[in-house]
Amino acid sequence: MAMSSSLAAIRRRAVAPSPLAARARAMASLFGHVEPAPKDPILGVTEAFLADPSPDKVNVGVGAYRDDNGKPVVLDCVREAERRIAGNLNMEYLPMGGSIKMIEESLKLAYGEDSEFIKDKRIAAVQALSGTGACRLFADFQRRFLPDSQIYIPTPTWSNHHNIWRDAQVPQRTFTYYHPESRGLDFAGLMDDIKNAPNGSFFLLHACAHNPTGVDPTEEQWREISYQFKVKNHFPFFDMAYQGFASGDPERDARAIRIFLEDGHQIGCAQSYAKNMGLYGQRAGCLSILCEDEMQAVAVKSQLQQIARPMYSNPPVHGSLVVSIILNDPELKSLWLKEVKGMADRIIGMRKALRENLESLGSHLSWDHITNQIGMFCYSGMTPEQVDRLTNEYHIYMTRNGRISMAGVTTGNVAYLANAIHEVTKTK
Ligand code: PLA
Repeated sequence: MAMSSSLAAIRRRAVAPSPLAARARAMASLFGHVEPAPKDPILGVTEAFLADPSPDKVNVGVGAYRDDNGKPVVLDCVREAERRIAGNLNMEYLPMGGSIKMIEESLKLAYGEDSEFIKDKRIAAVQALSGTGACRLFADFQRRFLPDSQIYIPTPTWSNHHNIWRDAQVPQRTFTYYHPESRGLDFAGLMDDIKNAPNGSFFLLHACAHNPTGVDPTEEQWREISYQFKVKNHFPFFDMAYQGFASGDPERDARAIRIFLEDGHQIGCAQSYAKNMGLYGQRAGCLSILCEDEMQAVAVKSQLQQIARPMYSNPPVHGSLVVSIILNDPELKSLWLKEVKGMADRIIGMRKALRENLESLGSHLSWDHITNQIGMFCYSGMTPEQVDRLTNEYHIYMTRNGRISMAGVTTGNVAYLANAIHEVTKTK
């Protein structure tokens, strides 16, 4: 039926351009091609968990520490540092490179209290937006000053590593790390890939508590890796997001880095206080690059600052105050060390409990890897389909690669979790 002329007039009037509507339409078409981004494989899990009304729900997705009641934890040392900050310290801008005190303390943690490299001022370091920001700053630096270089990333790795170096436009390669059958390190494959990479390649290494596998090289293996890096003149970039979470002792967890330092490597290092100080949302971290001499370190630091300035100008002040107050005060520092150990120990206890629960349910599978793996995560070996069943049938939320954040497992939910895992894994 033909449209009546009066109706057509109304339609015309309805779409007659008011200046505002026209602008809105122009905007709409300007961004009309923008598709929703895919959900983040880790933080997307938290979103889905929050949206689930079930009282039984369990979140073992993101690596955020919980106490045995499943509640987020603010460490006592942090509370005390905050008491000292409140009403006493101002909130002025930090310098572009961040808090000098916080950087000094961070370097001691990573490179050692009496490190000659610190004394010789050979380390270019800036405060960074936690571990992610430190990695990104390094990736941008790499792109700017070594534009022909690539980054070798372990398989598997923390998913965001790929995004970080992608957005910094550094080409990526992968290297062998995990051996799915043995649920351990594929040391032979790793060494082959190190040998086969072009001389002078950049490698991303997890300093300790590898995410997601919970599998680290032994000290002896680290020595061999370091030796081979020397032969090949590779550059190791350490992402140290879990210092203290592997062994319960931050000093011990810096062992891999120290081995590389002893062997005379130049290294890069991303540090994060998200996990080991529980400062997740404060975005407190540090990026450091060991240079050949003080002059080079000054130049490198100035360039890192110049990358930071147009991006976020300078880093946040509160977290840096908390970190430097704790690490500067011997009493608070020892309280911190005790609390880190407490977190690591609770996780170790939960590994034991999860494994025992699965075994007592009569699971025919081996769950040794739950207690063999270290750090925050258990790389369970479950398939994406099994994970989907856990989520859909049991309201258990975790990443689809089968990673369980042991930090979210508690005395209260471990039996429920074990039972659900048993149910989805007992038949193929
Ligand atoms: N590097 C590794 C290896 C990590 O696992 C994480 C965090 C970071 C860096 C960055 O942490 P930060 O920026 O907060 O300091 N990984 C978490 C969280 C804990 C996340 O995905 O952002 C994870 O669940 O894997």
